[in-house]
Amino acid sequence: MTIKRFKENPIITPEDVKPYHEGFEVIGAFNAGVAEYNGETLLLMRVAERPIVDDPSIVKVPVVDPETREITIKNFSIEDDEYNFDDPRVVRRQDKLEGLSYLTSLSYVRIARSKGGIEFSIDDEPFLYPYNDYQTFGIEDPRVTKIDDTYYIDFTSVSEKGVAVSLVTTKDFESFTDQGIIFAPENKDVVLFPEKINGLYYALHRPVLKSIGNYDIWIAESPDTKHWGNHQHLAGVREGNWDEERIGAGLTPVKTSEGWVVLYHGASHQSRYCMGALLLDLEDPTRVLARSEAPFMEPEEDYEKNGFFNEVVFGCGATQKDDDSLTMYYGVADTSIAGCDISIQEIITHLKESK
Ligand code: MAN
Repeated sequence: MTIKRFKENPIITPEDVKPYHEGFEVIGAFNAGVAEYNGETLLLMRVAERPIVDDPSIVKVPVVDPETREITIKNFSIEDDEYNFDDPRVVRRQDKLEGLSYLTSLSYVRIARSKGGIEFSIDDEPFLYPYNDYQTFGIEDPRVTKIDDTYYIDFTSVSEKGVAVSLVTTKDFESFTDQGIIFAPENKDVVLFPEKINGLYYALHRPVLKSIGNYDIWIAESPDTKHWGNHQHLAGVREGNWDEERIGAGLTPVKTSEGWVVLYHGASHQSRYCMGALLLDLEDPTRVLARSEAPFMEPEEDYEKNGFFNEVVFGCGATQKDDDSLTMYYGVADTSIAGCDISIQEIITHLKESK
């Protein structure tokens, strides 16, 4: 299958984004939800900022007060045995049963806008900035689904209470209405289907299991997008395969005559993130008709292989020109945003060959 990566890639890098916080640096502009609005492509970027540090033996952790937007910085020494610093994204308690883990950066959502879909101008102000106590460690990985004339934006809200999934709605990308938490901790990678199916809304979600089970994709239904039930297991990780460690839905499902095409990310035990596809029944999306055997996209380019967290392609959204052409915007190496053109027909062929 041919993935036509933009020759301009990466199209947005941390250097393009002015820090919102004084004394901070932008270390990532990535994992963007995508919307088409008023003739423009909007990227709802996850922007990650961290306090500038000169001393490499110190890790600074930012925690925000959602009311005042004041940030408290906790300092950790990498010599401290109580904590583990192996994953650059988190400071983890060695004994997870006691005390807290933290994030090394604070993420929020900022909008980049473009007429042509390649050159973007970036808003100075955040669109979604932590606004309640479930978001004191940040807001991450938004996905946008347009249903009728409303845009539904879900994202992970991270705090000491856990990683939950929140929903807001907007019609103008200036203001939004908070719809609260739709999936309790720990959950991630929620995408809403773009229309009701047999009178109900559907969403894919990814519970993060701690005692028994794996990081698999589930499906749920709702009468109103706020209350979700009738949860069913949809697709699991596959030991020994590229998606053996964790999987999560990426883009809003694309309706085709063959079924719903869901592009998802999968990671190996080494945390190498690739993209694969699922084909779900049009009338009953709890039925999986086909699934990628091999990924249709892997980290290949330098900007996909090297960055803050290496070897990651992570799609959260796309624009669709016609029945066949999808322009996917995807996070690369937890650092920047890249774009590529994909043929939906080729994805379907790839899925059929996987059966
Ligand atoms: C993982 C990664 C991070 C993210 C945290 C919290 O460690 O996805 O990027 O900040 O989870 O969601």
